[in-house]
Amino acid sequence: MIMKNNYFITITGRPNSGKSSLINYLSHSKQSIGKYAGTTVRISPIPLVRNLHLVDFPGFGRIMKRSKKEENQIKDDIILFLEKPPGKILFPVHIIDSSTFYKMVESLEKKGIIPIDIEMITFLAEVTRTSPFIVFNKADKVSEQQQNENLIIMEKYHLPETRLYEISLKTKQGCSLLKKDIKKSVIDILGKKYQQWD
Ligand SMILES: Nc1nc2c(ncn2[C@@H]2O[C@H](COP(=O)(O)OP(=O)(O)OP(=O)(O)O)[C@@H](O)[C@H]2O)c(=O)[nH]1
Ligand SMILES: [Mg+2]
Repeated sequence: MIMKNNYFITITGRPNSGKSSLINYLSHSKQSIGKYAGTTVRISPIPLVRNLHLVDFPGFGRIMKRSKKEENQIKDDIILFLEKPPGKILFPVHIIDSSTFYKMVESLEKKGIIPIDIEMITFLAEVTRTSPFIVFNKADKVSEQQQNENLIIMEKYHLPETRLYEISLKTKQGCSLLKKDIKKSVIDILGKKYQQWD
């Protein structure tokens, strides 16, 4: 499935955060998008330009209709994919649902657990040795105050260097800036030959 000379931009995030929607926006492909968590079940590379692919991941974390065994398999597959030799993954894009982030963090912190998104971002930066793009999606569903609170949470955890964006894939606010910056990073790393996508 995955050839040697390929490069990847990985798209990770919790179930239902908008990974497939972002991929469709960036690549004009038609990944299925679901109302319910667990729509994407396989790691699927989607061609973007030349030998560069976006990689759609299943959401990690608990999903009602999935067995523990399937969940662990998905987790292992994700980790295995991310542990490619340095350089293969240009940079990761991690997407967060702005409208549920705060609640999720609050309930985990009460139990003394580090939120899964925070853990994942740290892991992504370490394993790819790059500065991940962090995308707060569904801006249309939250107030500005809520967005600010989300950012305060992020600061609290002293994450490695990241690039933060606030977007809505529904209204498309913030999307063109994100796309422009992703494209710029691709060209910085792989050269001008990679500029022919829109
Ligand atoms: N209001 C709103 N809904 C959104 C936005 N982005 C995505 N959605 C909706 O959120 C749901 C999940 O979107 P997907 O793109 O399938 O999410 P996913 O992360 O790929 O989900 P899984 O594959 O299940 O892990 C769909 O109903 C989308 O229409 C947004 O910016 N605003
Ligand atoms: Mg999906």
